[in-house]
Amino acid sequence: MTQVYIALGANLESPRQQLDEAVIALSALAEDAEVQVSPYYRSAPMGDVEQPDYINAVACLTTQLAPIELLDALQTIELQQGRVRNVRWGARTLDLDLLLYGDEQLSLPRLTVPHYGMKQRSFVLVPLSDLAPQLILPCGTPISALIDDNLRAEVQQLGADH
Ligand code: PH2
Ligand code: MG
Ligand code: MG
Repeated sequence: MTQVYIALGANLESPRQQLDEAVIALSALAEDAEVQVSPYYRSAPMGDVEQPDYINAVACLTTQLAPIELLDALQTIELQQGRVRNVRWGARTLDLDLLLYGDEQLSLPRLTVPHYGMKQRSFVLVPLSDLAPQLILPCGTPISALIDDNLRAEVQQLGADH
């Protein structure tokens, strides 16, 4: 059984609701049907594509799925929630990125773990550290060393009433 962290992102068609639905779908992949979810954050779109702000969060669960089985399951959930793959880094109803699979470092044709961009992205690091402030990444870097006030200021935590 492996503890995994998954980044959630959405910026089309009621993004908050997309994340709520994704969390329910993720619980079906969890050994004990339990998923821990960070607060939701609003963030400006990273990249050159003009598109709406994102809602981002991170989820943690324990699973018996192998890495590629988990990737397949995540892509199935994306498709079930209306994801259409067109523009790279373009707007999407739901993006589920596998950030961490236990302590493993994997470089497979379809999957790189840890996620290649996670150490640079405020909308991943801030919610990840909410869930796991003591986390040490497989490279040996503590998450706390990657977070500062400037990074935190890039994302806006949503209250329950937003
Ligand atoms: N995902 C992207 C591209 N840009 N920007 C934000 N703020 N949040 C995302 O999740 C995001 C993005 C491609 O996966
Ligand atoms: Mg992504
Ligand atoms: Mg993705």
